Amino acid sequence: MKLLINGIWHSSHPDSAQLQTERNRVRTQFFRNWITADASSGYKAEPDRYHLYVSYACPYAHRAILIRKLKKLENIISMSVLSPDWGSPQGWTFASWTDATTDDVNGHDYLYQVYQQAKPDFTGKVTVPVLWDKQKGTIVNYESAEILRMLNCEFNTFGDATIDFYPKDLREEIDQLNDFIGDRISDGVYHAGFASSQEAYDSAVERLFNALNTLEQSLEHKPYLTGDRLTEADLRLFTTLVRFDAVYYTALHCNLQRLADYPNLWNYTRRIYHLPGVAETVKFDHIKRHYFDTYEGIINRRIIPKGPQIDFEL
Ligand SMILES: N[C@@H](CCC(=O)N[C@@H](CS)C(=O)NCC(=O)O)C(=O)O
Repeated sequence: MKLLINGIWHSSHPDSAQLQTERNRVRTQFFRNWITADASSGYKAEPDRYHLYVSYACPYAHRAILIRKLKKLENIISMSVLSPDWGSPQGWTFASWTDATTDDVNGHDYLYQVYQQAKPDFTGKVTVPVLWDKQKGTIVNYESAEILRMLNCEFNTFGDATIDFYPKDLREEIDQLNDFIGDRISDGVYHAGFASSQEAYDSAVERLFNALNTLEQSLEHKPYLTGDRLTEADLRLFTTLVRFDAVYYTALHCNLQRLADYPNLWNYTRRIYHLPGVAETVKFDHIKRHYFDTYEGIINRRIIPKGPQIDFEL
């Protein structure tokens, strides 16, 4: 496992129950701040103050890229893009690649150095996305769900206030959908792909495709998950579905069916893809490079995939 332990970078460290407990403790205690429009949190929503570190490969970082685009915050919140190669000993790296950038804010070569700068004794994985505060010189937050919510709700003075992806009357439904999508689908593809035993893989795949079947049915008579309006839940689902056939079906062995075999989910994903601005946030060269090239040793190649379902008798 690649991670920082007490601020020291490790390129290959075994996991342990103790380390996991410590990572979970840190995860709830640090870098979970909120930017607010009224400055009550100490992090005021304002232009030119915040910066995103992202990868076009990652579905979680994609949530941040997408909301920045759809809320028209590109001139308000700056962004650095890491190379899709995560396989080097240093993990996420700033390196030459189409549409990747350097770290113009802090001048680092690796993302772990951004974490070290924010908290010199940090323990945990070094993940994207990261929301950085240029004024305080620290990480505000590194949970994509919270970044998505903040950028939707707190920057209306500067971005497009006419669209709201978390409207009051739909919040309960959106929260329920987010829980379902996060656990069963967004994380579900990784549970299948990174399973260390055949049994774990088999049950993860079954759970994932059961969830996809549920959503396929629910989209039978409506364009978006809650009805006519595009919400946060759709954005979260989209960033996983758009990667499905390109990498999850193949590289992560989620191959019972392609997304293209689900009429409703396929149309739904294409519908969102063709909304203004969305296609520009999807970079298949980054996505493929990341999933096929960098998970050596993490994906168990001895696991036998469930699919594809082919019937030669037909
Ligand atoms: N909970 C985080 C998860 C982000 C995450 O897992 N990002 C992956 C890329 S898809 C990552 O950076 N992984 C690095 C690692 O596991 O060391 C979020 O939703 O923001």
